[in-house]
Amino acid sequence: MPSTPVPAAVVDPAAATPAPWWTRATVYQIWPRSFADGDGDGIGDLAGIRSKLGHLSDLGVDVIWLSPVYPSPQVDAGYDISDYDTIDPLFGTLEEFDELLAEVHALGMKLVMDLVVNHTSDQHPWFVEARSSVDSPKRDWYVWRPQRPDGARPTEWRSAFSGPAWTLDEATGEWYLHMFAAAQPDLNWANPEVRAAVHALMDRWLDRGVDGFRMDVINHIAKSPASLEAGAAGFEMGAQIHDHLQEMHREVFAHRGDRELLTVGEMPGVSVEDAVLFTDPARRELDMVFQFEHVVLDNGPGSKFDHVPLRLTDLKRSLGRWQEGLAERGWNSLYLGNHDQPRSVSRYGDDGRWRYESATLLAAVLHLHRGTPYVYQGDEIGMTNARFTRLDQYRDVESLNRHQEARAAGATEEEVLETLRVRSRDNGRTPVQWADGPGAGFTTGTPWIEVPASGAEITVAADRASGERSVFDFYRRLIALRHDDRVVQLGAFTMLAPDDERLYAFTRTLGDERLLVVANWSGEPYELDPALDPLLGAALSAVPAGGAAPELVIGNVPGSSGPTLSPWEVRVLRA
Ligand code: TEU
Repeated sequence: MPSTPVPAAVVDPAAATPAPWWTRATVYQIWPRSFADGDGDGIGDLAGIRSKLGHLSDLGVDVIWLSPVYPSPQVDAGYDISDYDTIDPLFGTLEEFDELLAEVHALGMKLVMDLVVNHTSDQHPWFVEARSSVDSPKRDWYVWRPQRPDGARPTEWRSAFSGPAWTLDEATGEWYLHMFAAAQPDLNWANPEVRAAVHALMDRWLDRGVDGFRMDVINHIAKSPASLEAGAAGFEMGAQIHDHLQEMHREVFAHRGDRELLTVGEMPGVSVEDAVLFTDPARRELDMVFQFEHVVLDNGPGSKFDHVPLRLTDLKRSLGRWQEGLAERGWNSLYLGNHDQPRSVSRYGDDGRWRYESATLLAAVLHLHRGTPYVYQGDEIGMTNARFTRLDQYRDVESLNRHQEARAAGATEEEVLETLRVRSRDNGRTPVQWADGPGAGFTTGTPWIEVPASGAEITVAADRASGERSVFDFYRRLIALRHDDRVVQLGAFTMLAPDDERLYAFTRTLGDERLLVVANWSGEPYELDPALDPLLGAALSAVPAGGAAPELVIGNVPGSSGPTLSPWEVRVLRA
């Protein structure tokens, strides 16, 4: 949590108050089912993670965000929790967790837990108790609405996983709310007992030594009572969200000011204006949020499955607005991939001929924005989408529900499979490809989800042996750069050439130091205009005016320096 405010980007470095530690940090996300399997059952686990910590410390990341490892029926791959206080035997034991945490700390890294408290599993004892009777003392811990005479649902809200967001509990004759699967009932945050129970469980994990939380769909916890009562068509965030987060800060974090903790709230649909409020250190809510604007630009009108091509100018406009909006107050988190998104190199880059170039270009562009970058497992070696061609290869509840719904609505099998191929969350959920071989070095058993064909060539072993063309090495250098470089950490961001459909270019400025990033977001050569920026002009002229030529900080095409960027080339210059 911030004990010191984030200085405005324009502040002279010499005069600035020390910025929070996470301005220098990079976070790595482990999605445990598919990271590494230690016991050969085909599912990743804590033993597997412990065996691969060297990989993460070589990469140089500062924080590990661990997706849920709590007991869970695994309807939504662990985002349906039935016990907040221990580890699912699928992944290991609490003792192993303590050992993992100690090892992570010994390597100088932090470990952040996933906190999924918008909803629980329907198998959580709280819900089992709540649904037992309308008079249950826990009834009000969840969101119930009575049957109406016309039999209609309480609101028209839709579940994120297809179908209505309400399920009728036959036994008690009332509807319960679930923004996600029916097996994920939403907690009622208006009830102070619920809030106290969540604070208490957070306390127990912090006492154990974890370094903070990534908070799942945390902007969903406060449902607008007005829109609930009015039976509104769309879900609306309730105004109490800020009260809830401030209360959480007071109860859980305020007295731990001596520790360097991290809080990041996942917030689908959050606006820049709200994000400023959520992350303004003075308001004591969260350190940063995951916003969704840039990952829904290629959604069609209906849902993410009606995808449309992404225009680079839209992406720049969106990310640029977030840079601007959080320049003076608040802080950005930076991500392209996670366990809910397709692989970034397949979605934004070229995962065929230009895989190395586009994977490294995406990394440089993302990591050199102002904010805290997040690396999703496998992205550091440029892993690609799964390219599944049959329904039985998919595992994700969202994909399976989508298939059922779309087929029922008349879509052909081929049409549905095509949309899943592009947008299924399983694209990012296949095993990390450590080495060539049947289980891709991920497992000695049968993996719970297929290793894609790319497992034969795109591996950690192959990538790390590929010298100048190692994606891992490029990420390692970017992460190290952020550790040491105040311009990368805090420099003001300026987008250049916003209307160009192929060039992603920006500067970062702190005092009289400047970085320039020029990235050719296309498979054709790109002619740079020296007038784009004085730094570029100086770099491209034979005799730079007024002193030393700009330095190439990092680039993905060795020896390149002229006015032509090759396909997917990125260059980072410093003056
Ligand atoms: O995701 C929240 C969310 O709104 C989306 O990312 C969603 O899962 C998906 O993109 C719909 O298309 C969080 C978790 O990250 C996700 O894995 C969980 O399934 C979800 O919450 C419920 O806990």
